[in-house]
Amino acid sequence: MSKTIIVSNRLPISLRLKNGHYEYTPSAGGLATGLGSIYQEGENIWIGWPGNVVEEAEQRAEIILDLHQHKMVPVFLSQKDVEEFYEGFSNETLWPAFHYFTQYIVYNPQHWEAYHRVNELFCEAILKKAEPEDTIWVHDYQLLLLPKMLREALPDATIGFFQHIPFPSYEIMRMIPWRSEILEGMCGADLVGFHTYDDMRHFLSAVGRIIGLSSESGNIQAENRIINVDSFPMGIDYGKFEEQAKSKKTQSLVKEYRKQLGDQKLIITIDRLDYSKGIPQRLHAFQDLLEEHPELHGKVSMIMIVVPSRDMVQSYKELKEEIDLLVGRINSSFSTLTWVPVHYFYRGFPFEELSAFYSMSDIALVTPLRDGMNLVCKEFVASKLDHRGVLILSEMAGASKELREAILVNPNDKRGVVDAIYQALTMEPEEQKQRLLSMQESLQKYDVFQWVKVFMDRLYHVKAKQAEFKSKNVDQKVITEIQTSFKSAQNPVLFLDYDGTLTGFTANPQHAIPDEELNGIIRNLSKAAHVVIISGRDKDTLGKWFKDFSVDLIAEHGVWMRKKSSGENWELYAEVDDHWKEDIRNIMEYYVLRTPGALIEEKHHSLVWHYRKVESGLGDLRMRELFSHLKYMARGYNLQVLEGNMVLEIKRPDINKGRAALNLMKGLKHDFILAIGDDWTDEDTFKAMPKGAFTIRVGYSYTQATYNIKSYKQVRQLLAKLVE
Ligand code: GDG
Repeated sequence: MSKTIIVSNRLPISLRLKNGHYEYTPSAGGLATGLGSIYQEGENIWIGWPGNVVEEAEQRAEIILDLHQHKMVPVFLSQKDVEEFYEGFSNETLWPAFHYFTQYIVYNPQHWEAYHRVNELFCEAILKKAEPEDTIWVHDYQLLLLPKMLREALPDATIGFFQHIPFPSYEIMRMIPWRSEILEGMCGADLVGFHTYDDMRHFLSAVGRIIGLSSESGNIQAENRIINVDSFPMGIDYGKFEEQAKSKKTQSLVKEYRKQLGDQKLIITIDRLDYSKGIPQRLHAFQDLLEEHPELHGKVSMIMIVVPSRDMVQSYKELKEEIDLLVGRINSSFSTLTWVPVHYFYRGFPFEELSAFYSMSDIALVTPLRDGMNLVCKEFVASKLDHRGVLILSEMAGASKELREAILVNPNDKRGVVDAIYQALTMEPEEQKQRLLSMQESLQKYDVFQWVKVFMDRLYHVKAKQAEFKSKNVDQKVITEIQTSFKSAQNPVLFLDYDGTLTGFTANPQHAIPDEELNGIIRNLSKAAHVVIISGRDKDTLGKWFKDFSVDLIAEHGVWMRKKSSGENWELYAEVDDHWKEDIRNIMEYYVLRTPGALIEEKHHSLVWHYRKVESGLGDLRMRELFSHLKYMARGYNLQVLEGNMVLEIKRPDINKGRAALNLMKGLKHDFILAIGDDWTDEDTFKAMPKGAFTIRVGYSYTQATYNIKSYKQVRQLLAKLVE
């Protein structure tokens, strides 16, 4: 039976050295609880770093044994690994880049090497435990190279990857010198998940533009499989926060704190010390509020919890000093003997106290400058049992995509944040209740357990889809079957598309001239079979390229046909009525003028707008615009607009490759048919083929064809084998 392995940089525990032995406490974090539903089952395990540098072999052995009982496997890191891989590349390169703090990015090749080395260390640890068919779920930005390393060692494993922090726009991604390796690393997974749609579209764009893998509807077309990319907004353990808020312990803490603080309004803010959290900006806004509204003095105060983190790093040290200074300035300016505006804590609190803070606060001010999701805002909402309280939430947090009933603010807009706090302080109880109820309903439904379930279901779904493609792949068995059938046939017929099928694509379509290898294959094939080149290309180009070959040619999707027996004479399918061309050409020209790199190709029966050379992204955008424009025009002229491989073509609907192929076959004896093509225009050919024909689509797209094949290179190999 296959098992599931969870992998993250940190194991869900903390280790403490006591009297020469390590003691550990399990983490109570939401992720640990959510994933607990997986790794605590059956043979499943969690692999990760225990969080301490342990050099002694004896101590390591003790930890391994201890953790084994709790279904965890440690990966030990040296002090150097921690400095260069964790503090270095993860936290000084990836973290600032992915949170849009480009000024803090450190470009250090030694850190990069360490990152690579530690990802390999993780890979080795996993390979010691994993079976070929296991499911492996890798978490977060410290392990971006791991999915590819695992894929190479375990090609059939089911690999999921989830990134907890934002994925930045292509503009940021391309700044990182090691961007290609990073993206390729992530593409080793079968499913790549992010919190939000924006993260996933940034990732897809970077993958397309940096490593050249195209995608459609969130599916990346990799060399030999489809990778699914999707958004999975992470939830919290809702029940736990609700229960804790109800508990006697929390209720009594609330009573006690309230007695000390009186009935003033409380604003809670909780963050790890980090520049992405916007803590100084928040303090500035609070200061402005107090300056503008003296009537609030003594009536409102802020409870600011900052959890210590990375404070040995210079930028964090400076941030800490800035916060200390600001809090000092506000308190020294406004405090009275009975009122302190900011209650500032630079430390963490036990869970029941945290719950009390959430429960008793009137407002949660969650204003990160950038945050993957942010769970604090969700925990605040879940703790509001009396439905009194207002959430002010930054638009830059992933959670803002879900919690639309919060007061949403731009954290850089100080005026907006001041107004939002004032709005929250004066909000009617009924409105508070309506907003909270609606958010609670969705948080309760999409909790962390649901998140885990949805991710895993999706992962297995992707795997099943891949298996479908795999079963259609032209493997050795299929090749032998085609070969045998071909050899025993008296009248074999081959329908071969040209671009993308017999040759690769070039920036300029006229440069895709058949090379020596292809010429040799076609020449040999045409001695043993009836070969038909069936293409959308114009007849002059095809006629020129295959002038001396004994093959039939179908050009422009079937407008023209040239039988090998008829020398250089082309037959026309139907009179071409091209009175529509001028109007359509004018429209296309307008889009050429606006789109550097685009060009128009004119064929007898159609006009084609090419955008292969256009800047990626812009080409798609213009194509879609032109598509809807042309679709509207097409109705009036009874034409059909079709999207191809980096082209948009407008033509008569009754002309297609399928009809042309059928027409040609009428007078032809055949006891073996092989049809190969790479795009939607070839689907008409596949559909028209009689039962028993072998039909193959190049690339792993959904198709009417019986089989898929990787690329034109494999097509050439297959064809060469037929006449070996
Ligand atoms: C990453 C992403 C994404 C905080 N102070 C105390 C305390 N906490 C707990 C909170 C909350 C957690 O820490 C912080 O969660 P965040 O979501 O804000 O941030 P990270 O976990 O650092 O970060 C983030 C997340 O992954 C999940 O995908 O949301 O965007 O950066 O659960 O309750 N807990 C206790 N005492 C404290 O003083 N007990």
